[in-house]
Amino acid sequence: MEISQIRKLLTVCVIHQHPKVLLGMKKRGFGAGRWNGFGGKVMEGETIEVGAKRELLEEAGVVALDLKEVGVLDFTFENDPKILEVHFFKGSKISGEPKESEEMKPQWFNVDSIPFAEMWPDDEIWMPYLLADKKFKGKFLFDKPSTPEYQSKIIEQEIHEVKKL
Ligand code: 6U4
Repeated sequence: MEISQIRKLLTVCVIHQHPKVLLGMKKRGFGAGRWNGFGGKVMEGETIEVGAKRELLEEAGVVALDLKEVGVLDFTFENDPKILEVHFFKGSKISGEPKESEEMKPQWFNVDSIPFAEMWPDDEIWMPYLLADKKFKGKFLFDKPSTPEYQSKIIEQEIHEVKKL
C-alpha cells in the first residue's frame, strides 16, 4: 500500500525594522517554549498571504502593511508522512503596538542577538536570507518536533536562494 503524504500549509511572519526583528514566544501548541515568527495554519478558502496576515493580527495584535513572501520550506519528521509546507513572510511596516495574546508573547530583538538557541534549529539557517531580502526554498528533515525541553535535530537539509518563489 502506498503511504500517502499529507501536506499542510502553514505561515511564519517576521517583522524586520532594522536593526530590530519582532518575534514571539510560542506559549502553547506546536513549538511551544520557543521564539518564532508569527503564523499558523492556512484556513480553507483564504490565500496564504491572507492567512499570514490574520495570524499576525491574532497572535501579535498588529496589522502588517507591506507583507511580502520571501521563502518556502518543507518540514518533515522521521516516521511521519506529514509534510509541513511553511511559507515565510517578511514585513517592515505595521499598524498598532505588539501585544501579548493567548498564543504568543511578542518581543523585539536586535538582529545581533536573535535567540537562536531557543528557536527551531532551521531558523538560524533561513533567517540570514530573510534579513538580506533574499528569497529561499528548501527542505528540512527533523528527528522529532521541538518542545520546551527538547530541540529538534536536523537530519537532512537543503536550502537555496531563488529569484522567484
Ligand atoms: P493551533 O491549532 O492554533 O493550536 P498549533 O499546533 O499551535 O495550532 P500553529 O498553527 O501555531 O500550531 O502552527 C505552527 C507554527 O510553527 C507555524 O507558524 C509554523 C511554525 N513552524 C513549524 N515548524 C517550524 C520550523 N521548523 N521552523 C520555524 N517555524 C516552524 O521557524
